[in-house]
Amino acid sequence: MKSMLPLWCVTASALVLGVTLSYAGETPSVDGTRVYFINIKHNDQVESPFLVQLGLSEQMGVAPAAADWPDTGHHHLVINSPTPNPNKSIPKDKVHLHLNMGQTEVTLDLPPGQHTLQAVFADYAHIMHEDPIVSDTITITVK
Ligand SMILES: [Cu+2]
Repeated sequence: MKSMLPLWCVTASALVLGVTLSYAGETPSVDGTRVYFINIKHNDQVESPFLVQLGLSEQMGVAPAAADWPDTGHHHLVINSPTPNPNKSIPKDKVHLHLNMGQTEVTLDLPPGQHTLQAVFADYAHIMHEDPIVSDTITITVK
């Protein structure tokens, strides 16, 4: 899954973000690792606010965001958005939540209607591992 970015693109990103250059594939995942929703599933109906619990299979561990420890990472929740670019740091905004302290659950307060959720596990630099560890995208309805 390695891909080449044009140099101007990488340079521009580094300037904008002020981060150390880093590529997807720099941090390996452990074969077979899965991230998943524990307490919520596709087509569920919920009332806001609601708790979302994230699971990680036992091959890897959850760590605080800044910790560059082997076979670890931290959870992200992507709301109503496509799967982030695996070659870049996951954006930090209202629809890309970073569980930076190593949390495994987060409370969401979303307006009534349909919403999509995806769990994404990523490394200390907020970049997906190689191979990426992402859940299926599920659709839920807030009553
Ligand atoms: Cu992150």
